[in-house]
Amino acid sequence: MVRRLWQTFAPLVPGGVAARVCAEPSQNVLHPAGVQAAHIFTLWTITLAVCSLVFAAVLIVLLLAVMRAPRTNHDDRPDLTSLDRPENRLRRVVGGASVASVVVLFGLLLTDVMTDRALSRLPVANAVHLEMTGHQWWWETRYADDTAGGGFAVSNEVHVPVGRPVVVSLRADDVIHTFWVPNLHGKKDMIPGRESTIEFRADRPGTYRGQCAEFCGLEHALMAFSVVAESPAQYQAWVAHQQMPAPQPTNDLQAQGERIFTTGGCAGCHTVRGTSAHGALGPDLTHVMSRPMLAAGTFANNTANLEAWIKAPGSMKPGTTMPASPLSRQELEALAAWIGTLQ
Ligand code: HEC
Ligand SMILES: [Cu+2]
Repeated sequence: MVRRLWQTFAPLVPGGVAARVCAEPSQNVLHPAGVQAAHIFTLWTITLAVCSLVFAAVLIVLLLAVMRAPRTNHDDRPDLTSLDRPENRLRRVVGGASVASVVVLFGLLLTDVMTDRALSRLPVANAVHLEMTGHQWWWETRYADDTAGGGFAVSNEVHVPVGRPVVVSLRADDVIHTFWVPNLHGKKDMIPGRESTIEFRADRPGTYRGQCAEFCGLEHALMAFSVVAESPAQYQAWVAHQQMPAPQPTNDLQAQGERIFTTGGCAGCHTVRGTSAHGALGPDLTHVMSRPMLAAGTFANNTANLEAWIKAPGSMKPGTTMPASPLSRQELEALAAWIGTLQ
């Protein structure tokens, strides 16, 4: 009901900002896609309803008080008789309102505590185990070694099977980041030197956007990732594909591209499994082309963007720690041709 009301009135909000937020269900607390987010949504709805009722009640009483206040003229002498009158009724009203406030606040506190308990009680037997590390400004994900077929790394994208719990160990590499996928759960801080965990379960298939929710520097706003919730069979197929090493180059251009990658600077920061590139400062690129977005959700993944990115990353995401590469037009084409095979 709240959602429908919100959708009805959101377009009236200046700038249509709220309208856009509502029309886009992929990053939206009002479209829960998992049990945890549903609990939070219920808490939000109850809090909104109670606070709206209290607000309306206060306004009504205020209006009544203004309407019933005695009117006087400048010439009237002040009427001070009320000072001597006992104010039993007023005392009762104020006392009653105080008790009501305490009861309402206590009710909200109780709902809050119950929500918190419900959130922490997600059964995690048979969970998928992941490790997510926040970097300035991208997300590194490692699927744990207990994943059938072995652990592997991806970046800025997580796939999870619908209906199965997911336990994510959170870490930060440099500064504090916050893991937040509004459709699935609340926020959890990622603090350097500490490990924390967040558990969630996606109950509806879909692609949900996650966003760093703690200001972490220049490109904080361009630090997004996506959670793809899919059927167990699709998930297994995705895992099996990601576990495979990169394919061998099939022509000279691709072979030249691989050489530039492994002997140039790229391999110092990036890993491509199946090649001699084992760098760990940047995303694992073994299947980079299987992801729809590049650079933590900053731009679409296509050849033109890829080439522009390799040439001058700072012009597409100012502040990024990936340096520009002085490559000739031909070298860039070769590199892009080889990276294009990393499906
Ligand atoms: C000093 C380390 C470093 C070097 C050298 C480097 N990169 Fe990167 N690269 C990064 C980092 C860090 C990111 C993540 C940037 C971000 O999203 O802000 C990245 C991101 C990328 C991405 C996007 C990956 C994704 O999943 O979104 C591609 C593609 C890429 N680099 C290719 C290359 C190529 C090709 C070279 C060599 C010409 C190279 N990089 C050299 C550190 C490096
Ligand atoms: Cu951040």
